[in-house]
Amino acid sequence: MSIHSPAADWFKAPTGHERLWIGLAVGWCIVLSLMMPYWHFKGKQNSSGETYRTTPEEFQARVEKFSEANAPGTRDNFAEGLNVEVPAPPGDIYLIAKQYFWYPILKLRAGETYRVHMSSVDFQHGFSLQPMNMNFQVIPGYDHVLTLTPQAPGIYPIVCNEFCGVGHHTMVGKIIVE
Ligand SMILES: [Cu+2]
Repeated sequence: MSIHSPAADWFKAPTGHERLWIGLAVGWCIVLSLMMPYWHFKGKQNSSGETYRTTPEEFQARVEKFSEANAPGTRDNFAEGLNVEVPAPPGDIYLIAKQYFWYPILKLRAGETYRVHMSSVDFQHGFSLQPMNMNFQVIPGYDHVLTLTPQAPGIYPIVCNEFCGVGHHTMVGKIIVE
């Protein structure tokens, strides 16, 4: 049995409080939509959008070279699933995501400027730096460069905020700033 069609004059224009609340909701949607382009130009935590094509093999090789240059004897750590603290000089540094860890534990110095190259060797992961809540996608095949200058010493946890498998909730890393 089919549903009956509504009566031809079913629509009643909202009035009174209903009209007011719909107006407020639509107005707020417009404000939030305008905030997106506004923060893109005025925000201080935006990605520069600098991205290059890479492959998981090539990126892993660069990470291993970086790890070995700054923490000798750790070339094979990533492949073996072992993490390590790597004191990184200012300039190009690397962070790689894999089910279910972030490698390496970067040790940075406050006030220096770094170009953090991020990529994944398996699936899409989400780089979320706490507590400032900066969020970026980490996608295999892309080298996403974040330029950052840490301001204050501390230990900053990285969590994966893109569901990537059964161990997703254990995928945490950290950046140490001295
Ligand atoms: Cu994840």
